Amino acid sequence: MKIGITCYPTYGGSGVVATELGIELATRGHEVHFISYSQPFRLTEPQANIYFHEVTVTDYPLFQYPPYDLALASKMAGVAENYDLDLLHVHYAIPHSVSALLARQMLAKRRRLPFVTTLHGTDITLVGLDRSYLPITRFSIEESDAVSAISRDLREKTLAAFEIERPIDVIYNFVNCDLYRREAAAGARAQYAREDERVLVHLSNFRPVKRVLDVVEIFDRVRQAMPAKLVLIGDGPDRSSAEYLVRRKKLAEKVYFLGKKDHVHELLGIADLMLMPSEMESFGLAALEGMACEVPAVATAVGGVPELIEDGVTGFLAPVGDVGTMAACAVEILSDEARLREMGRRARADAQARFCASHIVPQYEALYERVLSRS
Ligand code: GMT
Repeated sequence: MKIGITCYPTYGGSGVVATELGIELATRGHEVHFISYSQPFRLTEPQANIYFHEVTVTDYPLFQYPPYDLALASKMAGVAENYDLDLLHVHYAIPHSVSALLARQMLAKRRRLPFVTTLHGTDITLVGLDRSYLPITRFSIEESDAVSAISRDLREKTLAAFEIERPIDVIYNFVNCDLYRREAAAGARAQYAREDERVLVHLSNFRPVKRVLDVVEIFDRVRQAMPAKLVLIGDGPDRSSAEYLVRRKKLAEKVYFLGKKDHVHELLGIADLMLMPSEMESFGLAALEGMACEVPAVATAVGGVPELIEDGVTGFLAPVGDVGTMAACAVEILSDEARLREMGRRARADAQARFCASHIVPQYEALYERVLSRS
């Protein structure tokens, strides 16, 4: 198949899923065309069957808001014609599914160009529920040739909040279990911690929804119970306040802010435990990537996270903001080496069994085939 993929190319879960999906599809022999305003950040290596088409928005004094969604629609239609695409797959409803709908209409007299929309979470839970965006988001979801959501929880929320009656498939986030594995990271650990120290890790875009300050609070309690280091991967609006809290608590020697990293699979495996105390996660891709590296997560029981983590078996779940419980879970598991490693092995086994790319990517292929088989 020839597939056009559009996503937010910057640091964020939906862009990661879209990019990893494109890479997996290209490896399986499909031709993949990324269409976006910049090259997706995880698309670091040149790879056969992958092409990138940059969307440029012309600025003009009259435009207070340059119309990216229109430039994207034009580019989608152009790429579809020039490269004979079979379909478009857009990640994140706003504005991508609206642009895809326009591109489909632009070509309708000459050729068919169906589009699939994948919902990732904040496009529904935050952005789509803003009254000004709700009608257009609902319309583009209704008009999509197929729609998938990344968890059952997100599907139910979408159906309820948008009063949508069309079917929505659930296709979970996935991880490449060959790439994400503990052995891959063995050597890097010594850069951050001594043998006798535990390593906690957090991976996110540091948006308020991630509650990065809770990460610091939890870590502060853990390091009072045992020698430990905290490694924070990513960047975003709450990084400065997290850095300030770290300084105020005199933890600077124990906390590493690594910023954005391309190859997180090389880092996650240095950790003993992940902290994901988010306000909301429709799935929690970072926790899955950790699980594949045998790093269980202490997380919040929100959104789709309970579909990913089995409390006490492959990680821990606690209420949002309950840093005391999360710290207690962390201390408990980090104090018991045998149980920690067993939980890590179970987490990886579960990631392999339910969320491995080899298991999930065929579900997207089947969705595409279903769409294309409709006349
Ligand atoms: O979490 C973010 O802020 C990024 C966001 C995105 O759309 O880029 O992530 C969402 O999509 C990920 C991939 O499908 C999910 O794993 C995250 O749980 C989801 N984030 C939220 O629901 C807050």
